[in-house]
Amino acid sequence: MTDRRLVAVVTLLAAGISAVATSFGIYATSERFLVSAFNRLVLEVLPGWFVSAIIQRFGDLALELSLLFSGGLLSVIVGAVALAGYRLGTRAGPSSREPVGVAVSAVLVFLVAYPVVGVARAVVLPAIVGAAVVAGFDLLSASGRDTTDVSPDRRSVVQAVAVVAGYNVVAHGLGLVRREQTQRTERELQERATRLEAEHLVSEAHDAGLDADGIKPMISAIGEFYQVDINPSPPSIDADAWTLSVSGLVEEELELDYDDVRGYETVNRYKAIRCLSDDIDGEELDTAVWTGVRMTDILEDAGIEDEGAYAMLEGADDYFYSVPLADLEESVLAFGMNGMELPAGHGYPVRLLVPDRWGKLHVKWLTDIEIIDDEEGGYWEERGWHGMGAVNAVTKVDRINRLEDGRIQLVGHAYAGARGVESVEVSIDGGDSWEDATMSDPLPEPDTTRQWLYEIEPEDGDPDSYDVYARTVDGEGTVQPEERSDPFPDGATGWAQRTLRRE
Ligand SMILES: Nc1nc2c(c(=O)[nH]1)N[C@H]1C(S)=C(S)[C@@H](COP(=O)(O)O)O[C@H]1N2
Ligand SMILES: [Mo]
Repeated sequence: MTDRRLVAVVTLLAAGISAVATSFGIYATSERFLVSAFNRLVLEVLPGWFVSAIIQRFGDLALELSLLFSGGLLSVIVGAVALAGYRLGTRAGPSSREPVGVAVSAVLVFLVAYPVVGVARAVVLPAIVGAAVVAGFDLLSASGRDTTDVSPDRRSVVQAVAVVAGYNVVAHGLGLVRREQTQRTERELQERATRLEAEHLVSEAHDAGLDADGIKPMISAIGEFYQVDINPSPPSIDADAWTLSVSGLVEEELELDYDDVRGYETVNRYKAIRCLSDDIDGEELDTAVWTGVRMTDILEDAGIEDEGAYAMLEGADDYFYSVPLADLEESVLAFGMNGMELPAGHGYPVRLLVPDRWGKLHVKWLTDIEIIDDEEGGYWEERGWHGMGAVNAVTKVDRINRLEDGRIQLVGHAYAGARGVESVEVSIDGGDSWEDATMSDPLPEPDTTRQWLYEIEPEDGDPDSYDVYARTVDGEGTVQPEERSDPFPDGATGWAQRTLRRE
């Protein structure tokens, strides 16, 4: 290759790479970065089978490889266009031809790059830089040409290459900083939006509630939400040091830190939790708005080999439960509660939520998920408790209000797991006849409590006291069973019952 040809190739590459680097410096890896846009075109043009073969062969690396390939190809194209444009321009005018060359070069590069990105602003500077680099090399070579008359001055070319390389390093650095910044602000904005949505859901739930003295609120405030722990105080966990491991029968073991977990797409969910030891008139049932990520997103990344397997879930306090994977399909790993960071007592940094199941499966301070091929029980199973299936329906009486006009008002709340509460029926004659209570509006998610209110208007012929029962009808039309049983070992059953004096 003659020196002139070599200089032409160097010029072309320097111009193309500098133009692309300029684009990276301004737009980092956003859609307006020339290579991102060009890469999309390349992927469209390539046959589908080829693209999937590459992805299968190289996995996550495939995207980077294709960006590298597209970046290289684009640099050559842009460089060639810039050089051709410059030569075309300098050939045209008789005097001071360089400015014309730069102009024609920049315009040509613009015309080629514009359709790729579709945003004029995104190609102006890269086009100018590309043209300027060509002109710079030409001027240097020309100064050399004057003295030797044939070949360009090598030293000048080497100096120019050094300058261009320096420029590229700076542009690249800017792009990296830019990318870091946009990723951070995007994430912050997203987290703020999620928090606002959670707060909004809390207030919407309160709006759906009934207005009556002593009724349990639709959403329990954090200090009011019941708490059941095997230890007197929660483990204190530093989220920065915490990790969640996914191991066992998976294609790829995962070790996620707090940031990784929060990096998955977030969801807000209304959900009640009820402890298996909650008695009919107990207070271990509360609803909150939870913020977290879908368990399935994480399990998908690990790659489950056997859908019929179980997950062994362990907390930092050595509490554990094994559950069928099917139970985790709608499960959420929560790190937020009622729009706030998950409190220590409720599982900070991350706790599990399992739809339709007793509270004991909602492992707090979760640290390990191991996929195993058989059931291995859990903490309370080892202590004689059962109840791995759906929660029992329950109706609770929160308060009896004696109104000034003589009416007796009963208020309460009811829960029936994922089946949802259809209605609460009340009898004031010992179960002979039943009437529907007034209900709070249902929340958009069924696995939540619903408030109810019923008023007795005493009449002259009434007995001295009312034998009151209240029971839940779930979303499938099933009436809560009458038979009373203690919480141990399968969870309490039976209707709520009160005897009220007429006064
Ligand atoms: N790690 C761990 N998770 C746990 C427990 C526990 O003691 N340790 N208690 C379980 C029980 S029995 C219940 S009812 C729920 C209670 O959740 P809460 O305290 O947030 O209401 O958490 C469950 N998850
Ligand atoms: Mo529990």
